[in-house]
Amino acid sequence: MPARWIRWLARARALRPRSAAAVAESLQVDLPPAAMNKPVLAADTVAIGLGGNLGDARQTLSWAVKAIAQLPQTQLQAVSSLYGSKPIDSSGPDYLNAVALVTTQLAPLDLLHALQAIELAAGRERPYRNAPRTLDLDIELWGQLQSDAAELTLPHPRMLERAFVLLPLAEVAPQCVSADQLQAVRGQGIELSQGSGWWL
Ligand code: A4P
Ligand code: MG
Repeated sequence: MPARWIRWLARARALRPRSAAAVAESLQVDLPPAAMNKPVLAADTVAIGLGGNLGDARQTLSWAVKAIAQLPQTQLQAVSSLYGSKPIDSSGPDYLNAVALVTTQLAPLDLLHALQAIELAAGRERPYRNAPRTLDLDIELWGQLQSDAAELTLPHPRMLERAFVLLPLAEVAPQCVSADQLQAVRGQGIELSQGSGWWL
């Protein structure tokens, strides 16, 4: 193999992202336990935020959970409690919010488009940004994926600002939400509306 190929291969290997554990092993250092057990979602696991404040929102969200559970190559893993929340950067009646955790073999844009079809079937209209809505389905987290694409930004760019995302997310994926993050959204008007099983 030509020397420049060998140099290129060595450089590519050095640049390859490695886990904290692999880096620690190669450097022969101990990492603090928190760095070794970085709180993450598995690569095929997706947290979906559900919200709505028009019509019978509880019934719509319950229908939406069942529709998500029936998506191809997708398995419903957990559903949080249902929360009532004051509109944030929005208007109209109080919202109902929840988070569902699924595993899926769908590609990210395929799941996004499937969720948008469910929103549409629930009568979602988009007269303007943050308008009151019958149903909003946002992808909050997808494993450890990060994306700056306008069509699908991951993690959801506003999730950390919102108690109506963080509280239900902490129920179904507690490793993804820190006490500091919960503390930062304390005081937003949110209350438990119904416990687990509300959607059945
Ligand atoms: N998009 C980009 N990234 C994502 C993602 N991770 N998940 C794109 C879903 N969609 C994503 O979304 C606008 C565009 O964002 C889409 O074309 C999609 O490709 P949209 O659902 O049409 O519009 P939206 O809902 O007005 O925007 P968005 O970004 O979902 O709004 P937010 O920031 O989520 O705010 N207050 C309470 N109490 N409860 C709520 O549920 N929701 C909002 C919506 C505001 N205030 C609220 C609540
Ligand atoms: Mg949305």
